[in-house]
Amino acid sequence: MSLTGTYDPDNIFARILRGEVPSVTVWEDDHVLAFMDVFPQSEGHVLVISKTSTARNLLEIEAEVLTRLMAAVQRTARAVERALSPDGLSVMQFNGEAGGQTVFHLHVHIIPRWADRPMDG
Ligand code: DGP
Repeated sequence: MSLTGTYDPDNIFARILRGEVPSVTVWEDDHVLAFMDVFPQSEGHVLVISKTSTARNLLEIEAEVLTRLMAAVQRTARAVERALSPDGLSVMQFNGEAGGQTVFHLHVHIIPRWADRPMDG
């Protein structure tokens, strides 16, 4: 799948947003949802997505939606830091299959890291 294409309304995150697939919400408002990653790379691995945009990746998202999304990423990262006291946080975002993306609804990973725990990814 390339960086350009059509949004699939049945991708797993769209189904989570419609309530068709269960997820564990960390935080949400009218625009953004933060939820636990079902295949965590560490304890406390959270994903943050837009509820309103059908951008598949960073290249497609509208700037104002990206601003809201990244504000939610910062808010969630601060909450993760307060809750789990990690030594570091990896904030990651993949674009296109060749870029490591598997779900084609733009999302940002927040992955807590500890100095004494090996990184899975
Ligand atoms: P990426 O490679 O950036 O597209 O990562 C997609 C992430 O989505 C991956 O870390 C696993 C996660 N994921 C896939 N399916 C589900 C699901 O059904 N529920 C949740 N909560 N996360 C999912």
